[in-house]
Amino acid sequence: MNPFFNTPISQSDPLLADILQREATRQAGQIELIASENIVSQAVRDALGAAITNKTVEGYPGNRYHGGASIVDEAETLAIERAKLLFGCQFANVQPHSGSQANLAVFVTLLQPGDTVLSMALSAGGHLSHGAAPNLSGKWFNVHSYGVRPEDGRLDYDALRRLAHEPRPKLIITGGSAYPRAIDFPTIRQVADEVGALFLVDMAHFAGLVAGKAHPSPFPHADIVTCTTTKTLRGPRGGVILWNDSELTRRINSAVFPGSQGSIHLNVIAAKAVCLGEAMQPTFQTYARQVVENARTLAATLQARGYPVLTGGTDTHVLLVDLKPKGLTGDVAEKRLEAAFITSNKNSIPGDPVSPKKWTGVRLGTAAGTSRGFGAAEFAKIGGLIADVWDSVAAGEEETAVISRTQQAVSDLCMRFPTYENGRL
Ligand code: DSN
Repeated sequence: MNPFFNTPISQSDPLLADILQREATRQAGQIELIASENIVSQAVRDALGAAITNKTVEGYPGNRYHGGASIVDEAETLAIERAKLLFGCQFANVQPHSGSQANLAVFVTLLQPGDTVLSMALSAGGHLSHGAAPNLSGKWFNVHSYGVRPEDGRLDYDALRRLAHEPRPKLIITGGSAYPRAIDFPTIRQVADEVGALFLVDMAHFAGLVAGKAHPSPFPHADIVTCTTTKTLRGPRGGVILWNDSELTRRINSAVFPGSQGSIHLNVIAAKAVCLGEAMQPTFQTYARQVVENARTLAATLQARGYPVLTGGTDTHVLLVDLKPKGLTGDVAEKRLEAAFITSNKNSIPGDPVSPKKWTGVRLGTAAGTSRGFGAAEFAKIGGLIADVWDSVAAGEEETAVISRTQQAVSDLCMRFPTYENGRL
């Protein structure tokens, strides 16, 4: 056998193998609270590393630009069929390399440069690819945005309606990265109908909760739904587009290929099929419900310790902690948690300055911890650990003792809930 085909990476590239090993060890020994992360199954990892990665194809199953595609066509068709069944819609495109690529393809499908779009502001928890100024979507389209009400942090549907009637957008977008509440899809549908706009829901963050019936579905209200297979859906990194109107099919498919992408990542398509299949199992519904219950427990624990969460709670896996009452910035809070083996990310709170260093929030998510097996008791404990760390920073105390105590508690929890087979990269 040619050693090229069976030498493990630890021998062929020890430098990179060491990096991979250290990252695997970091993940195994830390509590992951970044809301866009999760821990995928071994089956998803197997698909990502399978020989299917060697195959090049462009086009769609049954209509490819390269030969030898009949078997991989089965993988893509399986992913498409599972996506349709899981989310209850007529059509799916599983080729987008990411959620942003999926959104770009929707823009290419529906809009001309200069057309008007109304989307959720980045500062209110929206997403870059929905028209933020530094993103291509913000440079090429005329983007207006709606936000949240200052008094309760919830989406301002009245302002959304007013804004929709004034610039009359061609497309209204909702969904994002840091909004903790279930979005009122029927109301936005109504607004879209009033002004003749199409309605896109980007459910990247909460797709797994929709799949697990722990969150309302954007269908039948949305014209098009995009998502990632990462995050709560617990699959590989990549995007999906879903819709019901057959008139859109040719346009969406050609906006993905050849409109904005070339050949596809077949290992990722295979892994998408795996995670979609997993999400069809009854156990996935238990997981999805537990994700939300855990987020509510974490929110309640932090609130009881004097750390308000925006909107007073959550309907999803996400919570946004407002650190202003304690005089902390998100940057410092994130770094101190990381020192204690708890991973999170700083986040802006509506009204914060643009500079990330000055943001006063931290975003936390419960999907990865839930996949690991943590329940409400563990998340109550984690909330207490977080508050202990932040309290000591806020009080200006010597933190060394609190950090090492928390590291120990985190290590104990991680050992009780192990992930991949020990030592596996
Ligand atoms: N949008 C980024 C996040 O939510 O963290 C990446 O998915």
